Amino acid sequence: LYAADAALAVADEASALPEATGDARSFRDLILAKLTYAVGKDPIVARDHDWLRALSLALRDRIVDRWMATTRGVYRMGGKRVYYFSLEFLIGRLLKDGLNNMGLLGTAREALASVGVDLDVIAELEADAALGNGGLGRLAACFMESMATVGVPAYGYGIRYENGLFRQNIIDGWQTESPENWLAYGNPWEFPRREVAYEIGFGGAVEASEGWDGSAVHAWKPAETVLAVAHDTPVVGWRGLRVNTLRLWSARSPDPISLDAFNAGDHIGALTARTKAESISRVLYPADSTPAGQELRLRQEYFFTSASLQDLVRRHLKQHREIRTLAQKAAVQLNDTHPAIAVAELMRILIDIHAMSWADAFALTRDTISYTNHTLLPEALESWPVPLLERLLPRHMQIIYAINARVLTEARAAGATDAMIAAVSIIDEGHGRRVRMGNLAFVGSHKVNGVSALHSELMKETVFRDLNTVFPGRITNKTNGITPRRWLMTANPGLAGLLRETIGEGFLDDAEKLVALEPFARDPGFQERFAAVKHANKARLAKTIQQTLGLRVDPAALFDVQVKRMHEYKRQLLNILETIALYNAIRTHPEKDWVPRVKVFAGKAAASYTSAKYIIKLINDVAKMVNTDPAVRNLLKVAFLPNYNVSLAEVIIPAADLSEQISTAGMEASGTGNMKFALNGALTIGTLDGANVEMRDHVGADNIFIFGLTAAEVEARRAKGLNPRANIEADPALAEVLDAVGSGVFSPADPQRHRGTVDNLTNSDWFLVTDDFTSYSAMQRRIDALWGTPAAWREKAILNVARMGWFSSDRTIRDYSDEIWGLPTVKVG
Ligand code: F55
Repeated sequence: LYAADAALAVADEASALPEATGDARSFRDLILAKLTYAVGKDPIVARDHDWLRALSLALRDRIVDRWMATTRGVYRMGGKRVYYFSLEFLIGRLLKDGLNNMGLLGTAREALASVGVDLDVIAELEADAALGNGGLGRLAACFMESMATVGVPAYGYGIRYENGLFRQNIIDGWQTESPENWLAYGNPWEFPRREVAYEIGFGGAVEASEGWDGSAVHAWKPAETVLAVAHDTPVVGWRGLRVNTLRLWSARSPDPISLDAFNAGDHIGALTARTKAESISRVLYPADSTPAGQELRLRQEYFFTSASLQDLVRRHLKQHREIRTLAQKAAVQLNDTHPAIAVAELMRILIDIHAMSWADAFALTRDTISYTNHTLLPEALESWPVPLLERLLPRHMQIIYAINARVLTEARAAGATDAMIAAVSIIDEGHGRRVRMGNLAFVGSHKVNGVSALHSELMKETVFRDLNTVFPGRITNKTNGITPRRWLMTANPGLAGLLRETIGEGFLDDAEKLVALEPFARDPGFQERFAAVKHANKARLAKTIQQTLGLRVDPAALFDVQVKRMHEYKRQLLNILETIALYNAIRTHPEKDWVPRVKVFAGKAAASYTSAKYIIKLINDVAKMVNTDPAVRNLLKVAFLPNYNVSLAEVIIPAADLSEQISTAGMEASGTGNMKFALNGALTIGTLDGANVEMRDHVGADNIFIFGLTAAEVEARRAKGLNPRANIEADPALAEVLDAVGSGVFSPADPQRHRGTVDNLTNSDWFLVTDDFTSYSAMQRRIDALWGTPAAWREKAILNVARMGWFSSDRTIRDYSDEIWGLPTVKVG
C-alpha cells in the first residue's frame, strides 16, 4: 500500500467524497504517488500548490511517453526538422492546455474531485510563463503547438529568462513595473539538461593564417566565454499524438567563483564574472517594437542563436555525418531579426570549423534559413552600431562585410542604381555606420515572409523594395493564425461544448469544419444557447472586474474590449476619446435609449514609453469620473484591468461582444488578438489593417464593422501633410472632447496632466486619430443600433465563429511547411 493510499483512506472516512472510476482512479493514484514521492507531502496536509505540482508531474509522465515515441520516430524517419528561433515564447500556463490536448481534462477533474480538490482552483495557481512581449511571442507559442499537432518535427529555440515580462501594477491610475518571478515555485514542465551545454564566445580577436592550399584560415579567439545550458519543455499537440521540444538556453559562467578573490576576502568581487555571464538569461527585454539599444540585448541574441546552431549542427552530424546535407534536414526559421546574426554564425561554423568554401557555405546557409518580418515601422527595424559588433563579434563583422560585398556586386550586375545599392546594403551609412539586421536576414534567407496579405505587399513596396527588385520572388506571405485548442477549447469550454453538441466533433481536428455551424446562425434555439454561453463568460469577467477593481458591471451590457500592448499606432487613444464623446452625449441626451456599454482595456506599456503611459493614466482618469457619475445611470463603465497576460486574455476574450482592432491602417502587421476574439463570437470594429482585411474576406463584409482610412489613404495624407486642426474643427464632438481632456476635466487635481497628449494630437497626430475619429464614432452608433436587435447581432456573431477556422495556426503551419520548409504535414486526428 502506498503511504498516500493509507492517508487517503483516512481522509475518505472524514468526508464523503465522490468515488473516482476507471481512468480517473488510476490517474488519481498517479497524482497521489507524485504528491507523496516527488513533492514529499502527505495528502492530509497537502496545500493547493502541492496538488498543482503533483498533478503537473502526473500529466508530465503521460506526456513524456508520447514525447519519447515522437522523438524516436522522427529520428528513425531521418527526415527534416524545423528549428524555430525566437527570442520570445509567450506560452502562458501549460496545465489545462496539456490536459486538454492529452484528453485528460475530465479525467483529471474527476480524479481530483475524489480527493476533495478543485481542478479550476489549483490551475489558477500555475505561474503564467510570460517569456515574450506580445503578438510576436504568442505567435511562436501557437506555432509550437500547431507544429506538434500537424506533425512537423520541430524544436523551438529561445532563452530561459529568469524574469519574464514585467508585472504591471496600476497605482493611482499610473503604470508601475515590478519583476515577474515565474520560477518561484519551480517549473514542473522543464527538464534541465546540464550535459547539453555549449560555449558561447564574445570579444577577442581573429587570427588569420594560411591553409594547406594557400587559402586564408580564420580563427576567432574570444576573450570571454559563457556556457549555454539547455532546458527542455515538451510541447504536446492535439490528441497527444505528437510531442515536440521547446529548448530554452540558460547562461552559466564557466567559472562560478573566483576562489583567489574569495580567499582574499573579496566575497562579492569573487562572483562578478559569474553575475555578468549569467545576466544574459536574466531578463526579457520589454522592448515591444522599438529595439533596445543595449549591448546586453545583442549578447542575448548571439548567445541563443549560437547555442541553437551549434546544437542543431551537432544533431545533424551525429545522424547524417555530412554537413553538406544540412539544408535537406534542417529548416531554420528566424522569428523577426532578433536571431538574424544566425546568418553570420552559420557561415562562421561552415567556413571556419567545417572548412567549406565561401560559395558552398553561402548556398547552404541560404537554403537552410528563412526569415519572418513582423513590422514595417522604420524606427522599429533592428540595427547595431558597427563598432559594437566589431568589438563583441569581430569574426561575424568580417563575415557580414564579405556577404555585403558579394550582395552589392550581384546587385550592381543586376543593374542597381546608387540609391538602390545604398538601400540594399547591409551597412547603413546614413546614421553612423550600423548593421541592418533586416537586410542581413533577407540576403541570408531563401524565403522572407510577412504575416498578413497586406503587410507582405507593403514589405515589397516599402522597407524591402529594392531588395525585392534584386531578389524577386523571395518575399512571400504567411498570414498568421492562432491555435484553436488554447483559444477556443481551453479558454471557452462552454462554447466548445455547445459546438460539439451542434455540429459534432469534426471541428476539433479541423477548425475549418466550423462552417457546419452556418445553418444554425439564424436558428432561434441555437441563438439562445449561444447567447447563454456568452452571458456566462461575461458573468465570469464581471466577477474578475469586481475582484480586481471593485467595479460592478452588468453582464447584460455590451462588452466592448481593447486588449493588447499599449502603443500609439494601436490607438487606444482613439477608443478612449470616443468613450468620452459617448459620455458627453449620454449626459446631454439622457432621453435617448442608450445601449449600456462596458469598455474594457488592458495592456502593458514599455517602461520607457511615456506617451503610452499617459494614455493608461487618461483611461483611468476617465474611468474614475464616468464610473461614479450618477448622470450616466450605469449606461457606461470603463475598466482598465492591470497586468494583461495570456491567462487574463483567456478570461477576457471569450467574454467580449465587440473587439477593437483600430490601428492606423498600414501599421499593424497582422494582429492575432483580432482572430481570437472573432473565433469566440465577438464582432470586430476595425480598420482595413493587417489581417483584419482577410478577416473581412472570410466572415463577410456584413459581419464586421470596418471604418476609417485605408493604408493607401493614410500614406497619401501623410505625404501631403496632416491637418489635425481641420479635422477637429469639422467635428464638434471631437473638439469638445479634446477641450475637456486638455483643460483637465478628467484630472482636476492636475489640470495640465493631459495637455501634452492633446497638443500632440492637435499639432502633429502622426497616427491619424483625428482623421478617423468621425467615422469611428459613427460606426459605434451603428453598432449600438444592431445591439438593439439581438437576433441580428447573434447571427453575425455565430457566422464569425463559423467562418474563422481558416485562421487556425494549423493552416499557417501547413503553409510554411509547403512553401518555405519543404516538409509534409499530416491530417489531424
Ligand atoms: C518585440 C521586441 C522587439 Cl525588439 C520588437 C518587436 C517586438 C514585438 O513584440 N513585436 C510584436 O509583437 N509584433 C507583432 O507580431 C504579431 C505576430 O506576427 C503581429 O500580429 C502584430 O501585428 C505585430 O505587431
